[in-house]
Amino acid sequence: MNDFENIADLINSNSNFVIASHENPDEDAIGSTIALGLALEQLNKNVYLYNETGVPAALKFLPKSKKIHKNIKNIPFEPDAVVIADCTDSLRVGKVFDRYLHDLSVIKITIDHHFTKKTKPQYSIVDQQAPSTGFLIYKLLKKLEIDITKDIAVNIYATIVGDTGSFAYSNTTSETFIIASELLKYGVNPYEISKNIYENESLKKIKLLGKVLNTLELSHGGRVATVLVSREMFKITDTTKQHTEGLVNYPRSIKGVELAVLMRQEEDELKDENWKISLRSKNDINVALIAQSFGGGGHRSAAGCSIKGDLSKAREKLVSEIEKAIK
Ligand SMILES: [Mn+2]
Repeated sequence: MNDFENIADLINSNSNFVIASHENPDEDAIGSTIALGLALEQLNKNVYLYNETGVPAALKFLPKSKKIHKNIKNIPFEPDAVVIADCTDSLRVGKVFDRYLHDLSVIKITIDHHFTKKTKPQYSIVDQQAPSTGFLIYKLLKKLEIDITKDIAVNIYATIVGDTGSFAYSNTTSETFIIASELLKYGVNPYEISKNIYENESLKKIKLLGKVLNTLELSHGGRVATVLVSREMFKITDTTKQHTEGLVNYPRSIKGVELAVLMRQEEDELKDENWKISLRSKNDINVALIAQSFGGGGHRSAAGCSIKGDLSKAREKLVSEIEKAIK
């Protein structure tokens, strides 16, 4: 039995499901959660969709996004199984969820496409080559013979657009286009979705972008580009960490840059100094390995982690790992 058949069997033979994805969610996290949730409802399952951050304002256009709860208490049933989508580690879902899962004896299903050195969980569909987790979920829904409604199709399509940078990144394959084309037949309007994802920025995010670009520094002979986001910038522009989504792509877009870094100062002033690091690469640099050396993770060309310490210490630690990676 392959992984898809195995997970389809588990779904068919159980009734009550919690579906969750990582905190600070992107299109793939939210779209995957909703698409799988709608499919399981079609099979008359009880589902509870969860995201610890909730649905960011920019993703509220996704059909049925209101079905996602931010609260893990008061689930109206005892779950038989928990599905974690677009990450493998329950701690990536969030601290509250991790604690919740700790005391629970349920089947744990993982559907993911991130790079990991850990062994594959027992009940899982994990494919690093997949363009998005939603793409894997679409194949699972086909196996389950789900009627692909327009709402399901839009959510799946958004996962692919988001994670392939509009069919541009190296994870875009011939099968990506085949499935995208199928999704269009179920009623997806590509421009509607692109408009919602790419042409719907708030003015304050663009003002934040201006401040962030002012911090741009090139190093390592122009191969590494770094930008900073400080708490002060959030204050001045009335923005939050959600508004930093995608900003790291600007330094990556510079000619000759192979590794782009965004360092974000944690918002909470009571905490010790802590930097959230986003890494993006071109060519063959595996940034997931850099992130993993600080306890983070991600994909070969897009990853993230946290580093404690003041800016100069955090930078020093990061640069030493970057130097190993870009050799
Ligand atoms: Mn993803």
